[in-house]
Amino acid sequence: MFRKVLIANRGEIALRVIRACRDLGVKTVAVHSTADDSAMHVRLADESVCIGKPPSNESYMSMPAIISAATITKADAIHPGFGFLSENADFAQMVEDHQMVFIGPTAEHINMMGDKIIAKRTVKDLGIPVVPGSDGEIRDIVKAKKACEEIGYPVLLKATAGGGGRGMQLVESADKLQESLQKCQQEAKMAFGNDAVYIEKYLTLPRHIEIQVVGDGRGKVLHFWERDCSLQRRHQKVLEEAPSPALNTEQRTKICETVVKALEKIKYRGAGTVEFLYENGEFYFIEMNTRIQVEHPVTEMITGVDLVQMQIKVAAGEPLTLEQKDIQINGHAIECRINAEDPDNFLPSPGKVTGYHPPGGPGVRVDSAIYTDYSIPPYYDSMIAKLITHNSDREQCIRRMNSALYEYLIDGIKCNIPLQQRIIAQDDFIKGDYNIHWLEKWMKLK
Ligand code: MV4
Repeated sequence: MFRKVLIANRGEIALRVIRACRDLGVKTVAVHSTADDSAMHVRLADESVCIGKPPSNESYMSMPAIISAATITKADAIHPGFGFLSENADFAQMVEDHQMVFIGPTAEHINMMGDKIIAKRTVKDLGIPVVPGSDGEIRDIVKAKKACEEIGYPVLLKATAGGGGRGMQLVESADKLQESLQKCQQEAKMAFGNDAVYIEKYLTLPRHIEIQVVGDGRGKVLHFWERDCSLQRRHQKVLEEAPSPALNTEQRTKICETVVKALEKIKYRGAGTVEFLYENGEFYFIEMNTRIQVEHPVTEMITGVDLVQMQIKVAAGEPLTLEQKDIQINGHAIECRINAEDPDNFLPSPGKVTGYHPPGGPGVRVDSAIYTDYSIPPYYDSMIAKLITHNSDREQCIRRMNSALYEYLIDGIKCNIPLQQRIIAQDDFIKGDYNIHWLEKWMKLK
């Protein structure tokens, strides 16, 4: 096992990694910007290094600053958390080139999944069902026209370097195709420096269901069942749950086993999430994320497994000893993301937390790095906490979330607790009857 791990992140995920390290008897190093002098991750780590100015490009995204901090503190591994450098293959390679371990997949696998055309072709060849569409890049309008006629409108143009909702164009009919293709290529070139675009059949009312996996890099991969992440606004997830209310045991077992078989063939190492759209009983791969995700706690709650510890163990070269049959779904878990934002316009609402009382009791988990008198800096993501409840079934889990949201007191800033309270009280939510468009549609009605 490692002696010392540097955490290249901030906020609640930095705390989550510090806790996993402490449980493993591993020392921790925090890095921070000058805006985060009094951040909780700095106080809770064994050591800390200031790595630069508040804008993340000059601190949390600065590869030389982070590598230097790890070198001078003699860390033997770096955990990237999520966001920032977590899916940067060059960073993963740089860490390895400096004789340290990147806690994540190989640079090769990060690169493979970061290019959505290569990712799709790879997983398709490995037996995972994908969205019908063009076989690879489409450069010119003649080929695009032909592909779209075969696929059938509406289609979605996607940038190969995009992902997470960036670089997409919906095309309803052939007469809009040329304009949309040019726009998609141009925007992709601007945003990612890569204008390669591919085409998919547009699925109209799918759910977003993702499978959690961990591989040991030696050919063993375990799955931890699925999460339903359909409730999102502008590609930002708002509430996630596990298991999905839309699946039965047979359906979830089949897709999870397909994913495991595929990733075992490439000897995947680390935590990963395979994202699907799910419509009319069928799964369609869209992307794979090669990091631990924000919503991993719902999976931890229903399986009883510490995914961050497991990530660290496989990075340290330990084989997976847990058996698939011992990973069972126990009850239900829901996560509400708590954001410091204005409920009227969803703009970030940074500022001082003048009063703070987190909820508690059985089956209630709060992952957060905020405290009374903490000032939320304006430079980073507005997510300030994750509230997770767990209970024996979905109905009881929703009840527990309702109590926990009621107990949660955050003074001094605006946040989305009232929005979460209204979501979980909706009939459609209670019935589990929602898809990726439900939340935005419902918010427009209000
Ligand atoms: C799609 C789609 C419909 N059809 N692909 C958005 C984020 C990126 N991960 C993929 N996305 C979508 N891809 C096809 N072929 C609809 C979306 C989509 C979406 C997906 C998941 C969660 C929320 C979403 C909101 C709007 C669009």
